Amino acid sequence: MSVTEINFDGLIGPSHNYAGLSPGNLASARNAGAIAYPRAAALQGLAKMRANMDAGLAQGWLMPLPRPNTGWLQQMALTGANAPAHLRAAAWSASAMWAANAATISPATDCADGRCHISVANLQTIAHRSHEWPDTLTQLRIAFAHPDFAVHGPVPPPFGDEGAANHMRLCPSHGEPGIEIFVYGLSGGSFPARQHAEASRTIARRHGLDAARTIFIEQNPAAIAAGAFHNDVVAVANERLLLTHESAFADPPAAYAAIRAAAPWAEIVEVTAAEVPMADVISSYLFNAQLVTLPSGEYALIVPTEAPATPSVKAWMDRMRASNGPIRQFIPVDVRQSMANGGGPACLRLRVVADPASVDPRFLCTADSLSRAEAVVAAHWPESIAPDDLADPALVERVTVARRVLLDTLSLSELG
Ligand code: SUG
Repeated sequence: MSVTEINFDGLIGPSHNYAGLSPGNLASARNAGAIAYPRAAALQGLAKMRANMDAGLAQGWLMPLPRPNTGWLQQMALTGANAPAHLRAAAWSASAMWAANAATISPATDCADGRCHISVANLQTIAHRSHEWPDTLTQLRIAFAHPDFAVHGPVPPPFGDEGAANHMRLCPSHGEPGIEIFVYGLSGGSFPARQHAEASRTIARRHGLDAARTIFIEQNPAAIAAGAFHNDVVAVANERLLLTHESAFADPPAAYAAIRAAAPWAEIVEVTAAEVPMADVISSYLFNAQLVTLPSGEYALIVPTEAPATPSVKAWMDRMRASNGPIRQFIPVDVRQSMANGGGPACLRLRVVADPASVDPRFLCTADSLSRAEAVVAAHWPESIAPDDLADPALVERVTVARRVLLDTLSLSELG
């Protein structure tokens, strides 16, 4: 049995578009109505997966969900033809690409029954994300059907749960017991706080976490109001290291004290606003990065290309590198199509610590399956989607066929 961290990326679906559906997500609002490029978007995502595999990391994927979600429209007595534009766009959203919001994962070593627990996120705060979970759950139940896993349904309403984007784990090494940190929001000024404290507490209970190794921290309302709609926009953790902006938490000294008490071996690197102002944090997505352990044991931060292009962030990265600090490498990736909807490298992936042999192999990437997926995307994903295109029945047919060809190619047609 070899337990490792596997990153499952959401394969970016053929209906990727910019509809400005997420209040509090500044990029989504700014790009509302822009033309999206689904083919380029999916190829960027696949290139990130390939680069991570080439770096020696275990890589998996989750498939795009069926879009437009006509079943969801039917529940409101609507069709694609007569739905108002905002609901039609919500039915079309490819937002399941942001797999960090698919579920919360507690590795087996943290859970009382010795199984890896997975809770699908209800994403109920925002309409276009609220209908993801049933199809996501179907997929999780197939990918993690092995008895090593316990897959749970969503936390009941009205408690919003946004999955791993508001959850961090620190541990001496991935396979060892760790501490789990749940970050919830009470208020976000004019923007919604998406992660409810009761949802976080429910997940900790149902996963059977040890109270002495579980910490609940409030997000800084000012950070949410500034555009940090998820904690993973302002903080990221991996093994012994927490990298956080000083404005991430409502009460940073109390948060750090709780973490140090539960995990004396942990290192906290705090980036100050003087070093990187909040506006640069949001536009560069420095923290929405994949903090990973390379096979050499060194930590690397896989950042969006926007990060080194931001002078304050570049200066901070240069200092970190020169100081021989805990992060030895910064690896930029181009995920601009996703970034324009507020999703960086960290949003695109769901981390699962498990033995790859226990995962349905169709959800694990190989060089060959990545090539086959790239060929399907190149041949079938629309090159561009403008807002008015969502009313075009020919585009419905196109994206439906595109997804079906992908699933057939990867022997996953049972996802329907
Ligand atoms: O929920 N964007 C996503 C971005 C999710 C980012 N995920 C993490 N931080 N983990 C969201 O706001 C935009 C869709 C649109 O506007 O069309 C969107 O859903």
